[in-house]
Amino acid sequence: MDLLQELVEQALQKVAQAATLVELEQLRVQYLGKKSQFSELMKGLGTLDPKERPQAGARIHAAREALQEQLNAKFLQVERQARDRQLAAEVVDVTLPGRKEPRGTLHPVRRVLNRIQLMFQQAGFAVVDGPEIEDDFHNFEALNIPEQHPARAMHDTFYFDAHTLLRTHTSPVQIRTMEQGKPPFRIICPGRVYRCDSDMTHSPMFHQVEGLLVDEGINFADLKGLVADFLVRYFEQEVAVRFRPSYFPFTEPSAEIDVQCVHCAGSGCRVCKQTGWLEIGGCGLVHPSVLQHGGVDSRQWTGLAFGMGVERLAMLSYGVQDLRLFFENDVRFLRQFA
Ligand code: 2U9
Repeated sequence: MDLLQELVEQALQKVAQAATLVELEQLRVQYLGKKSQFSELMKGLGTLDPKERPQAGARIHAAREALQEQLNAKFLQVERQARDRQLAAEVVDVTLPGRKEPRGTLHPVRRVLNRIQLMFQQAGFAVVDGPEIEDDFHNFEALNIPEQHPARAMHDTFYFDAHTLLRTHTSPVQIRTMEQGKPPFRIICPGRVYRCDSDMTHSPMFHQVEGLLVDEGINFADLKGLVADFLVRYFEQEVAVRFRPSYFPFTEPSAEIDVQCVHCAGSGCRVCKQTGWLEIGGCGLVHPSVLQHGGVDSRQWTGLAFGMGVERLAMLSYGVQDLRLFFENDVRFLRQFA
């Protein structure tokens, strides 16, 4: 029992001095483990007088319990101290500014497209799209451009085979819309088109917005009003608009649309090549045979149509002089439209 007393005092002192979890674990193994002196003492009980055994056993047990309790308490204390030290070392200054997430911007062509779409939607037009891979009928035949028509050569078409091609304009979407529905129609068709052509002002892929309005009694005055109103709103200026007689196979009569140069207000500059006017697109009254190809009775219905190049409008809006910049995806260029 003297040995027990000594053992407990020694153990408690070492526990009190221990400063780390590792040391505490070593002490637990040393004093309370299977091969510890406590275990030896327990084994020694068998050699005692049976009368003394219960009391001795109880004392050893109580001593073990006391030591275990001290170890647990010290274990919690050391653990808490370690956590407090860690928290003190890891202070986070919540007032520091956060890291900024880099933010993308809309491509200038997309910005112009969105704006045009919104303007026409406000005027009651639906936005319709269709396939970029087209067939000969919807891209040419239905638009009054038969096999040997010279307009085919003008379109610089990319062909997959004799009947399948990349659409050269968005007009096939209007044909498909007429085929599938019933007049009246009031739609715009924005989208990518493809022509085998590339220089300062031409890209093999570019964007068009075409519009189609089919109703009873639609005439050229409706067309002029619609197009001129759109351009004044688009350029946010009271620009003059000019309709020059022209020819397209799918419209009759046809006209090219010019606006007074938004750069020099018509006095002549490099943007308008000293003419005072900018070419914006084309338009006309839908040719009766085009309506018929779309399944629309041209004796009852008449239509107006127009087409504009989106990159051309974007170049004028943002003062971009080379169309190819829109397709190079140089972030130094694109960032300017943030
Ligand atoms: C249908 C009937 C008629 C769409 C039209 C133009 C005139 C035109 C050009 C503008 C600049 C193409 O991108 S551009 O090079 N477009 O001049 N487009 S009339 O006429 C249609 C379309 C569909 C069923």
